[in-house]
Amino acid sequence: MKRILITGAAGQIGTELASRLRDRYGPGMILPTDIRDPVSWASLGPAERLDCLDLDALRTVVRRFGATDIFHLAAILSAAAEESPLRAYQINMDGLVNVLQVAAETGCRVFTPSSIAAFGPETPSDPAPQSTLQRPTTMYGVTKVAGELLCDYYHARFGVDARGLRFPGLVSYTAPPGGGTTDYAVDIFHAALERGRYTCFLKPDTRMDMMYMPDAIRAIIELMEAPAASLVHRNAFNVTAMHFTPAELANAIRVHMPGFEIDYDPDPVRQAIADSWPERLDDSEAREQWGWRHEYELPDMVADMFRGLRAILAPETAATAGR
Ligand code: AKB
Repeated sequence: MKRILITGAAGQIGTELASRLRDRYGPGMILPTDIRDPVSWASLGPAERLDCLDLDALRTVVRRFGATDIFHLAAILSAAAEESPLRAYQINMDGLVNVLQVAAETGCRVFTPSSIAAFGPETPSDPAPQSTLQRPTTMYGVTKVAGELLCDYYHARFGVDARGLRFPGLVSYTAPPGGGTTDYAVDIFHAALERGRYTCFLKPDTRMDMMYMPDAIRAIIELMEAPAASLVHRNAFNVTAMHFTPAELANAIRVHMPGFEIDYDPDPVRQAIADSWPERLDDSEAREQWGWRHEYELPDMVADMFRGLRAILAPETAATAGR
């Protein structure tokens, strides 16, 4: 029987993952945690405040809950990490090593996301192979490569079943992303519905790899349920769904909102980060080893984003902006 503790559960992935895991394994089997007080984010069931940099607190909560799995999502994303590199290093590295250490002591399995950011400008860009040169130029990328290696180390040295995916940018409407370079692909929908226009912080032809959140959540669950014997890599699988530019996303939005306008005011930091990443990941190993298949292409995602956001936003705002 699975009992899953989630760190960073108030974030963009955690919010939707906690809900899907509760449906799948039962509400009492999931313990979402976050450094933020649950009063501000947890409405669906029991949840706790937990700082995964506090090793003793993490150990105590994992043991008390009787966790079999830790899904470790707490991290600082790429753009925010460039604002505070030391803090990002501490949170991304110390948080992960604490989780792996507690997993080694308790026998828990671990899921932790890596990212397309684990690659750098010297990596083949279209597509980036599963196994290739990894020389990222961002602090976030440095922590993602080191995190992949830490997971391999804890598996080889202590037998921790640590699995992970290299996600591209994730698009969703339930909880906002925070501090990522790919966040424009979420912000643009909010701006479209609220103002009918958007100023993009990347150039119009910046092609980036992206995935819709329902595919990402399914990928996590399928990887964690895959038989270990079928996995050659186990950790840091490339996964992908679609790759588009801001200009192409704007055109897909105009199918639903013909009057939508976009202009561009590139932010040098985030543009440099985007330019350093591959345009597309080669996910053939994930497809072969555990049957990964994405479902959402750009038009499906755009339609579903508008449906979901319109249901959340005030109906009169959505109706006006949608004309
Ligand atoms: C970011 O933009 O930092 C993240 C990522 C690609 O890992 N969305």
